[in-house]
Amino acid sequence: MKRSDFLKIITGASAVLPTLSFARLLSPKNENPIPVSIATWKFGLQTTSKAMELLEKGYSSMDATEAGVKICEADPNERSVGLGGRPDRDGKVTLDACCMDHLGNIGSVAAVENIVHVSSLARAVMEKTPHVMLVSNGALQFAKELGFPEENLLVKQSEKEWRDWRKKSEYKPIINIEDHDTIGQISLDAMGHLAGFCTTSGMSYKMHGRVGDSPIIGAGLYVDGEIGAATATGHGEEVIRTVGSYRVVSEMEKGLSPQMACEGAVRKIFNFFKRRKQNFDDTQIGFIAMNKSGDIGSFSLKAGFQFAVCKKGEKPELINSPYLFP
Ligand code: SD4
Repeated sequence: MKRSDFLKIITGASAVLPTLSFARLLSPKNENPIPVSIATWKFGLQTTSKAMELLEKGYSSMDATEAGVKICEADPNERSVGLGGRPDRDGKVTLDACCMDHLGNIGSVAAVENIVHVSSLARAVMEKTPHVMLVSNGALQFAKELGFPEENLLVKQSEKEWRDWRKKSEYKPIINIEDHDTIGQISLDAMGHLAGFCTTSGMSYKMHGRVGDSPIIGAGLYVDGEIGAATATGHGEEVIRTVGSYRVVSEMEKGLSPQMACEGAVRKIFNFFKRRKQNFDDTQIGFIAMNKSGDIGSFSLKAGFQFAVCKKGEKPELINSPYLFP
């Protein structure tokens, strides 16, 4: 496909293409050096860089991606993932995570308290149990059996914000409070194997026990080693409703580019909003995707979604995603 044709497809679909940089990354010429790693939001700069450091040394996409997202989980200043994540409306930090490799191996944990590295716990479910998902106390028990340290995840600043929020006592969850929630990261290693992780503290001030899309395989993350991978951020209920990440990969399987597949998934969500006549003012949803050749794409419901990409031998770059509504 010629570059001009490619841009015609993008604009023909009325997507808003905010940066030239993005167009360059989606260059139709297959000049993708692998390995490559992509991740949601600005913190992805650090996590994709870490993944690339390992990918360039020959580590697998599973190992490299896990190492990447763990940086975010361990950061107490990051309010939407791991340690320091915002609590639910009862003041409890509950984490969700999942992972998937190119062979279709999956692992997931949800509503886990007091464990920082839920991504590694999800991987342990995948590798060490006959199951694919453990939740709440069962997941915590499993973590303890494996020697994961227990830690209070509610940092002072999050606690203060939660107490302030409680004063208003609207008991209304907040989506995307700072416009950057949840890390979903996908990497393609030197063997051509794709893998992904998704990890989050979920929607801020959610009901206790609420689980979003992030630990749900097919919703928050999906990998088909022969096709591509996708991951989501934003309003989890909407992503689950449309089985978002699976939808993206399944559209890629039909031949769509990662970019067009992401746009299709966002449009489907929008369509569901319209059908239900539901207001989506407070909602954001974003997808990122990569196919087996290392082509990447992204799309979001509203402006403001960013993701990071790090290619072999290059510095990580932050990209403004195309979106449906300014
Ligand atoms: C959830 N998808 O729990 C997560 C939260 C998120 O931007 O990504 N917010 O619904």
